[in-house]
Amino acid sequence: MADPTVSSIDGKLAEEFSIPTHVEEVKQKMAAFATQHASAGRRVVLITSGGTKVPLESRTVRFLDNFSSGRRGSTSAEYFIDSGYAVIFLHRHRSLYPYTRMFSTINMLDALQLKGGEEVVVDQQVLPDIAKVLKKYSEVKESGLLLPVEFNTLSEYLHMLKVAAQALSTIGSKAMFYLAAAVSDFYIPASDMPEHKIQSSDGPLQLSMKMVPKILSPLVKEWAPQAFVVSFKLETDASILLEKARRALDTYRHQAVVANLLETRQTSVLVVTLNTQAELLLTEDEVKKQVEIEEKIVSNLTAAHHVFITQQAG
Ligand code: PAZ
Repeated sequence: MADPTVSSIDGKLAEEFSIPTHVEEVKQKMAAFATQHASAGRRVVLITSGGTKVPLESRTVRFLDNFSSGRRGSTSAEYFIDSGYAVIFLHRHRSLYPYTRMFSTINMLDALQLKGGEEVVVDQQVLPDIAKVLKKYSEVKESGLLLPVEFNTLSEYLHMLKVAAQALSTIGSKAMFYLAAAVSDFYIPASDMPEHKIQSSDGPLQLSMKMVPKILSPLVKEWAPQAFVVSFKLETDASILLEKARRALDTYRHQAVVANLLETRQTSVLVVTLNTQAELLLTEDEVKKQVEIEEKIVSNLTAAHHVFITQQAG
């Protein structure tokens, strides 16, 4: 019998969040990608990355955004590829992207020089590592190990995640979900949204927003029940972080929560499972050497995924 919570979330998704026109096409692409790589003996990870946008008007001028640069997701994608995974990178349009992320703070025109009036060369002082990164990027492109998929709004994110889960369900426990995107908890249903730009001449703005359906529930219970699922928890108050991570595991019964605080997220995280908790930290020396915490997170989770697959098979 269908779980009533799951059916109600499915109903809400269909009624209150507009379905992107290309969602079926993307689903086919993701399913083909997953099958191809799983048949070649690879594990496949779906990474979500970046923040969702929640429109306040149908013809959107204003929206609420969730904080996330996409650094966690894009950096992790590189380490997953290095660990032999094929990666579906479901990311917010224009957030950080694997490999190019390393040059995100550079103005492209500052990195180029004109020689003889026509020829363009790269300034090695501005982009010292460009050859190394370009080589790696080209190899990954050639190998077909990275499938990028974009979202902008909360609606796009929710529908894309749903079809991704359905597409990856065919490869069972070989699939991992690494849900690092920062997703809004609140939204305005299409039926309650003003069509036109909200006018400041109408006075102070009062917003009433609904709770976003908890998509982790159908993902774990119905869409991809055999997959290894990792959610992320971001807090600003250290005293509630662990408890919130434990509560999420208790509610959704998935495999792990990566818990982090806004200020220290690049040097410290907690990986929490039903029976364990591991603190992953960068030492001062590692920070100096530009070690990235994502290397440790990915190493921890790929090992746990390996154990999970073995247990499911046994
Ligand atoms: O994208 P970023 O590197 O700037 O930040 C990563 C993060 C803090 C968004 C991520 O680690 C995370 O915790 N995501 C879940 C956020 C949430 O609780 O909604």
